Amino acid sequence: HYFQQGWVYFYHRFYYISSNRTSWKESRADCLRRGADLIIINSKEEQDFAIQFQRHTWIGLTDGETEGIWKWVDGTALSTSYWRPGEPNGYQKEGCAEIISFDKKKSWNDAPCIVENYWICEKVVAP
Ligand code: 2F8
Ligand code: CA
Repeated sequence: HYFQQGWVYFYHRFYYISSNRTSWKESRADCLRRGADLIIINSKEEQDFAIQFQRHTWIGLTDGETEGIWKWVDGTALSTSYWRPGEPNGYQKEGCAEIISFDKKKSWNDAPCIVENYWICEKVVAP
């Protein structure tokens, strides 16, 4: 299966598609070094975009601050969500959200932040 890596332009944003895997924290640090942050999914279009890469992918969503309160990395609360049925289940200290299934409607799982996944960064296009 072919998919693009590196920077991709989609709907007024640039997205960095990683070619390797690391922890959630390291993924975020990589995005910040690139002048971006982990992807914040706030539309159906963006969700569809993010799942097309068909692999375990960190997104910018965590309940690390307060257990059970999921927040995006920009501090905004979670409104529209795409959790798999039964998730988030907090199975074994799971504080970070990943994309794991390719059901467009329900693809998110909470996983331990130390798991090594691919990641997607998001950057606003400068005006
Ligand atoms: O069945 C869902 C469950 O699957 C795994 O645990 C057995 C996942 N664990 C990891 O990815 C480490 C859980 O997060 C998931 O809820
Ligand atoms: Ca889980």
